[in-house]
Amino acid sequence: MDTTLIRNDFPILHQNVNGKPLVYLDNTATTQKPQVVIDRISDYYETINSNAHRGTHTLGRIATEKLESARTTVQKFINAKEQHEIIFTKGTTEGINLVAQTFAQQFLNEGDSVLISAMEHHANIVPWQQMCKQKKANLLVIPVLETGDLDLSNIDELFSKNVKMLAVTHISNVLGTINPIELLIEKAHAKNIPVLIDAAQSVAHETIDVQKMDCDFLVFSAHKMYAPMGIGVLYGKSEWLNKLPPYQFGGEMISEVRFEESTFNELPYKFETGTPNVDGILAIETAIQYMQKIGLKQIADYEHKLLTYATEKLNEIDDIIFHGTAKNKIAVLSFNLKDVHHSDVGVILDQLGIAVRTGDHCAQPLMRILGISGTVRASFAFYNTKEEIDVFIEGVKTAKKMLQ
Ligand code: C6P
Repeated sequence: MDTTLIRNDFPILHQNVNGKPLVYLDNTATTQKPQVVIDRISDYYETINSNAHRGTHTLGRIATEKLESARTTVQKFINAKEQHEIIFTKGTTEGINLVAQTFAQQFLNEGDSVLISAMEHHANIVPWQQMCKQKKANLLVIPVLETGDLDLSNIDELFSKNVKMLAVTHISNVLGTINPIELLIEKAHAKNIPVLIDAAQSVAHETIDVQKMDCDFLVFSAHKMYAPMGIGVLYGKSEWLNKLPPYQFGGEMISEVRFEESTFNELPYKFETGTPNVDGILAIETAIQYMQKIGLKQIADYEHKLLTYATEKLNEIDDIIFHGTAKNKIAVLSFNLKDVHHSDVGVILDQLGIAVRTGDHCAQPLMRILGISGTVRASFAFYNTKEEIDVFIEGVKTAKKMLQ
């Protein structure tokens, strides 16, 4: 991988922040956008902009064709069986809310359970928790070990508790752990339990094959895969999506409306309300093509090298406490400096031009289990370099000197 060439594709990386060259290590929160993605958006507004699936005029037809072609690109990217199994949403959070609300409405009853894990992002806890409350169902939690791996010692017992849905993250946004989702899906399916995978953190780092995985639902956000904010994808097996009621009403999801009664459109439109985010959808297509040009495997291997290097370097500093040391993990490093508040480290790093995230990372229950209020989190993408990691390590050393 030629990182110099790759970095030239990302205009935002070439600037000073607080008088220092920007070192962007907050890729788990959102990734930066390559010029081709930015160009795809401006090109859409300069040459096509029209409402898709509505007018008969030429530009409207082009917008519709391009949108549907992007849907096919996403379908192939995650190897979905059918094009109509790809639903465009606002992002991971909306995708999970859509499934939680419609699934609960149809299939969750008093005394049933929904199984999640202890390392979920709030977006994969609260929608299920609220539905469980409404339906007098139980929210069960797969525990997490100190290493950051899921504790599967009691998994069969958990599955036996009237579980109607397993909703679990592929990769933890705090610990970086890659969960054994194939095993969990197999176990759930043995009991006819459907599975939703939160792929927010995996889609840009691992090759996703929904047919091989055999998940029933999978959600992700475009902005974590080099595309814009406010757009994302829900994948669902047709048989499941057909069984769920509509989530919201209006727009392309309508088939026929009378004041007395309405009928609804088929998949995928049944779940797509209002004017679609056409520029965002086209930008996802370009981001996918951009990642594929570099190679998903090459990206994963390179990021793993960065993780190994950064872990070794950080480990050389006294009083570093790592959170998340699973063997199978992506390039996310969560840590604390003994007796130092994570935010203080973040502020000093920021003054040095280094962007990391600090806090609970929208995973408060996990923080409680770890007995901490938050972590410093550095997360890497394929445009990051060893030199940037050296700057980051020096930054942590400076913070340690100033704060301890
Ligand atoms: N995590 C982070 O800094 P949205 O906001 O809908 O695009 O994604 C929500 C979400 C759901 N699941 C996981 C595993 C996630 O990591 C996230 C987003 C970011 O860790 C922003 S809070």
